[in-house]
Formats: sequence, structure tokens, C-alpha cells
Amino acid sequence: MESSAQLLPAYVARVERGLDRLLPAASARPARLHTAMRYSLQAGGKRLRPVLLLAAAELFPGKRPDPLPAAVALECIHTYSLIHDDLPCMDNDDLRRGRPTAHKAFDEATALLAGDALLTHAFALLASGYGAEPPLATALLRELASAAGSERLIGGQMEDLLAEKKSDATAEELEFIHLNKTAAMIEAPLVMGALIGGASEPQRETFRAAGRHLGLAFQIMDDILDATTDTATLGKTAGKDARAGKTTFVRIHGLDASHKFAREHTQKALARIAEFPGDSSFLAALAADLVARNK
Ligand code: GRG
Repeated sequence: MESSAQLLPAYVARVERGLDRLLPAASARPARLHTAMRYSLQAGGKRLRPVLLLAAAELFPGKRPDPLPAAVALECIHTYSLIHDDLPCMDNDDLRRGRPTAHKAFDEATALLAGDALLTHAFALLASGYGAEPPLATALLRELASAAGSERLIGGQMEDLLAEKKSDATAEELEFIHLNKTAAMIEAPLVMGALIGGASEPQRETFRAAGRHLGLAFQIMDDILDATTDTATLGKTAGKDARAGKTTFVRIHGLDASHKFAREHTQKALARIAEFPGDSSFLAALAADLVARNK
């Protein structure tokens, strides 16, 4: 299978332009808040979620609404979750995307508010970007609210915090955390891209299943990288999971089995991606590259 390396930079550049265009200016009042939002959002990052959404939408032929507002909305939610996760009351981290975390560069209250504002802005982007097509706007809002809500992203984070406090978290609890804290926000881009493309309900479920497996593979790799890669490469503090006594895939299953599970979930994702309409070779290459990544 070819690598995603050739097409990926063009997708990422589109996302970067969209972020710049669709966020309030840093100078908008209050400038400190908008500067903090842009500080965290425009700090690099792999842009995996928005790229997945753009590539999924483009599989569908014909004229379709611009997928960029939805792609930017996803990155806003993802970045808010990173800002809040890094706060002292959660993971208490100093480094994110190779820079001081938002509460270190600004202060805790500003970081909290910047995260809140990014979360809110995501829904404003969907309402304004797709308001001309109310059924699509409603479906996108429902999908993103569900992925980011109390039974998925936030619920996964809650169980993750609860699991840290006990030494006997089970594989089932770990799966709940991964499915919701990580996979929900990787399913959502594929499903939202499919919605923008006009996919049928069975097609959307194929996209969802692909995202679920990709999300699980991605999280297992994240655990592996935390245990095996250095802080400079990751751009975030390495080895934190083991130091915090966290229940991770690597801790429960060991490194070899974790690699095997990551490969298996990637194969399952690839099988579903092969069922996508149109030319899904970029998405297949991206999925394969994610399991081979080093950051
Ligand atoms: C605070 C509601 C709330 C949720 C926080 C994002 C998160 C949930 C926790 C961060 C820790 C973690 C391991 C999350 C799993 C998802 C994940 C691997 C996030 C990092 O995503 P990348 O690698 O980051 O795509 P970049 O910086 O490249 O965008």
C-alpha cells in the first residue's frame, strides 16, 4: 500500500488555512482569550480528525457543501479537550504539541475559558456553515454533540480519571475508555464527512465501524508510544502513563500483544475502508501509516 505522505501535506495546509479563517482574530476583544484559543489551536498537531473528515466527504461525487467548517469544528473540540486534559486538576502537564501547555503559557483561568470557547465555537461553526441545509446541519450537530458528550469523549475522560485512582482497572474498563475518549472523536470525522457527502444510513455505519477500529488502533499506538518514545519526538511528556500507574493497553497486555492488537484493528479498519465509495486509497494509506507512526 502507498504512503499517505504525498497527499497529506495538502490536506493539512487546507486545514491550517481553514483554522485561520474560521477562528475569531487574536485581536478580537478580549484579545487574551482569543490569543489563547489560537495559541493552542495553531500549535501544529497532526490534524488527523479534520483530514479524515475532508477525505471522507470527498469520496462522494457531485456538488456537496464545503466540508471545511465541519473539519475546523472537530479540531476545535479536539484542542479544547487537550487544553482541559492538561490542566492541573486533570493530567497536569506542562508540554503539548511541543510547546508549554495553555495554562503554563497563560494561566489556568484563561486556559479553562479558551477550552470552553473552542467547544462553543465548534457548534457555532456547524450552525453557520450548514444552516442553509437544515437536515444536514441537524445531523452534523447531533453527531458532534454525541461524540463529544457525556457518554463518549467526556464520559471516557471521566472513567479514565476514575481508573487512575484504582490499581485494578479491568480490560473492559480500559476498552470503554478507549472507545469513548479516543475512538468517538475518530469515528465522528468519518461519519460527518459521509453525512456531508450525502451517504445512506448503511454507508454511514460502514464509516462508523472503520472509525471505531481506527480509533482503537490509534489509542493502542498512543499507549505504545508513551511507553517507548522520548518527549522531544512526541512533543508531549513521554512515560507519564507508567509513572502515574495508569491502566494502559501496554500495562494490561504487554508491548508485543499491544502491537498485535493495533495491527488487527488497523486491518479491520482497512476492510471497512475498502467498502467506501470512490477511491479510498488515501484513507487506506493514512490508516496504515497511523499504526507505523512515531509521534
Ligand atoms: C477534557 C473532556 C476532556 C477530554 C480529554 C484528549 C483527551 C480527552 C485526553 C488526552 C490524552 C489522550 C491520550 C487522549 C486520547 C486521544 C489522543 C491520543 C489524543 C491526542 O491526539 P493526537 O495524537 O494529538 O492526534 P495532536 O496534538 O497531534 O492533535
